[in-house]
Amino acid sequence: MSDYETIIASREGRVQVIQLNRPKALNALNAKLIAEVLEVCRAADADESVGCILIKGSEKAFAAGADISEMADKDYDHIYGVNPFGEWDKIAATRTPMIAAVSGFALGGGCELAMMCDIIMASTTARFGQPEIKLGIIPGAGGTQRLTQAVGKAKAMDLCLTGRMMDAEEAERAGLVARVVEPETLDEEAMKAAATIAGYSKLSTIIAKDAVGRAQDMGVTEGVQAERRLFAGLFATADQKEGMAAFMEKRAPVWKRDR
Ligand code: DAK
Repeated sequence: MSDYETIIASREGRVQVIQLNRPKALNALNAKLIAEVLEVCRAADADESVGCILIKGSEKAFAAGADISEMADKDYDHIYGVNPFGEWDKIAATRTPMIAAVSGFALGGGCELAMMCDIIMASTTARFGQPEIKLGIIPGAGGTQRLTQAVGKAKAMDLCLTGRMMDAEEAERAGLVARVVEPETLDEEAMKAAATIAGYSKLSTIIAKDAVGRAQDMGVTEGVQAERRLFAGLFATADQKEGMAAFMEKRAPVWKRDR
């Protein structure tokens, strides 16, 4: 447990849990909350004993967006010049694998925060959307890019231009969500997946995340070359030797961190 103001941070084994905790504002993401999430993510990156980060909200809302009351009176000079939202990009740069467990609203910056995670697991109550157009703005934390990469131009345009929400089933069909589960099992299923990831060699999961991430940023040829280099690099690690030896010896691997 922790004494953060806007989140509850806790550890379950090798999983770092971050619960967004501004229930009265549907977990609207203010600067304090983003700073606190970033602090925990950075600590997880630096800590070999954390193998996965699980971000969740409440039953009603993962997060209903960036806090509109913090943005309402800002001007261009401030938003572009001072860049008060700069911390968001640093969360996206977290190296430790991240799962978003989404129940209820994931809107605007809430949807963008979920998309910064590597896997989105949703309950059947989840609602995703980029409603910024209704406020006279556009998504500002990567939504136009990550959403388009996840669901394609047709649906991204639909969501960004109409501001409508899509439910969990549509989001899964569209490729935004990895799994949809019943609301009462979301926590448990997300934790199971997080613990599975956290049980592997952290080095391998970071590199797997890096390699899959290249698919978004590069063309196929360049991406496959990057993957080849990362793949080869793993053969310089003790965890690769141990993982393969353990398989052939029909035993469980003992990762470097445990030796
Ligand atoms: N900000 C501040 N307060 C919010 C909020 C938000 N995004 N969403 C909800 N709340 C507050 C409401 O004001 C209300 O507070 P009280 O009136 O009780 O004090 C409380 O949460 C409960 O909300 P409602 O009464 O509205 O609840 P309903 O169930 O009736 O409606 C709703 C739920 C989610 C449909 C509705 O609250 C809603 O439409 N919320 C706004 C959704 C939205 O427009 N989201 C996008 C915000 S813009 C960037 C990074 C991020 C961003 C931009 C740039 N850079 C890195 C550059 C992100 C921008 C955004 O997300």
